[in-house]
Amino acid sequence: MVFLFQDLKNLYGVAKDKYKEFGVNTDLALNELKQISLSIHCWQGDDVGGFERPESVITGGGILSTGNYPGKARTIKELQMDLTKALSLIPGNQRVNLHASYGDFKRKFIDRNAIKPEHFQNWIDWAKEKKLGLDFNSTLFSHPKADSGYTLSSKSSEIRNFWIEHVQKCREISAEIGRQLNNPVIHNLWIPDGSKDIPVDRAGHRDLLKNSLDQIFDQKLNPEYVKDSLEGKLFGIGSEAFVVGSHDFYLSYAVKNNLMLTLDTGHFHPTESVADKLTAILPFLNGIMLHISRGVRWDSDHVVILNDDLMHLSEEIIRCKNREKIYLGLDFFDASINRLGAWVIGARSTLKSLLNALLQPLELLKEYEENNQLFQRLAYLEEIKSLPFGAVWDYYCYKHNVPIGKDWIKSVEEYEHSTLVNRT
Ligand code: RNT
Ligand code: ZN
Repeated sequence: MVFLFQDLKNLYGVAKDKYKEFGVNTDLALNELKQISLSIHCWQGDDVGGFERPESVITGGGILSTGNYPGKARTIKELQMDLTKALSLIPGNQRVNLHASYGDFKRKFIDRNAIKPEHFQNWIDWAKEKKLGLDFNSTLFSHPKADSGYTLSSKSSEIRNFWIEHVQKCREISAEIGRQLNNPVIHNLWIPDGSKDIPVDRAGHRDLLKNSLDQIFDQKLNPEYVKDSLEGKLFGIGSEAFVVGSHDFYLSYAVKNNLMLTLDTGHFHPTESVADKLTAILPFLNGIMLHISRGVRWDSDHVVILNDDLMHLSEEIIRCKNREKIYLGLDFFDASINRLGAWVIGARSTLKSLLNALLQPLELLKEYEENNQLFQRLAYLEEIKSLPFGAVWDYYCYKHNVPIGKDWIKSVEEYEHSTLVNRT
């Protein structure tokens, strides 16, 4: 153990000197990384099931969790245990992102328009104990009143009003969580509304959605406790031809109403760059929430890995002005592999991409750019790709008391054998 630590320190020392040659201070980069939290999405732990009914499963909404790996969390207690385990393998202080369907309903069926802060007291107490911030999402899928494919933009006023009430309740719950934790909650709203085939009344549904949102945001809540964000999408299963709440719709609505916008990295055309969007829209918004995900063909929710898209996204997060207006969250669900292992892969890869961005010699690169020394800019960008990044990352993990390198994989395997296999 002593030797291992000495090795680690030596490697870090070598890496530190290497980065110094490029004018980068690795200690400062590690300090900056410590300030960034990821909002870990609770729904990876149980395939977006929630706790409204025994055996709740995701239905409708155009999203789907595939796979049947054993060990899915069946109760709040199990989910909190799994989250605690996952968080113990991720360096730094993170947050937890909840969905309205994950309340503590005590085996009673509470309909979505009747949920209250008391149903989330269990989560608030848990978060306090673990010193975690929380975020919140309204749940407008997996419900008979969402089966038509329309919720806030439904042509039925009864359905619309039901969902308006639900979102109003969710905003109040978010504000109460924010008040008790003394830490603002991002309330995110994503709706599944859309149609499989070509509609003729796009305008009608969009008018209705605008109207529903106006009613929802008419209620002013304390921005110290809750911040509202709207999430658009390109298409879903069963909403291939039309999505009412598209990116353009919510971007316009959020700018006009001084709200935040959620960019889910799986919700755009594959060649569109979400990284490029940040600086284009941030100046006009109250903030951006990122749902970091990985789109693969038709699926927008694969486990996040350290690929080019993620690296570019993190570079833009670190380089842009007003970084404090960008909130980071994960959003994927995979039931085909160890579920908490999936959380840790996504979170560690995201943190690695941020660290990589923090270790770039930005001032130097900007100088070359401004002097039109574009050969030097490109050459440096290529050279820094082979700097000893891994040693800096390992040192960060060591400093934060989480397993170094591949050791966390063993820890997930042990947890699977001791705990998850017993959940049948
Ligand atoms: C769906 C959206 C949304 C959901 C979660 C479960 O396409 O990305 O954010 O993934 O609310
Ligand atoms: Zn999302």
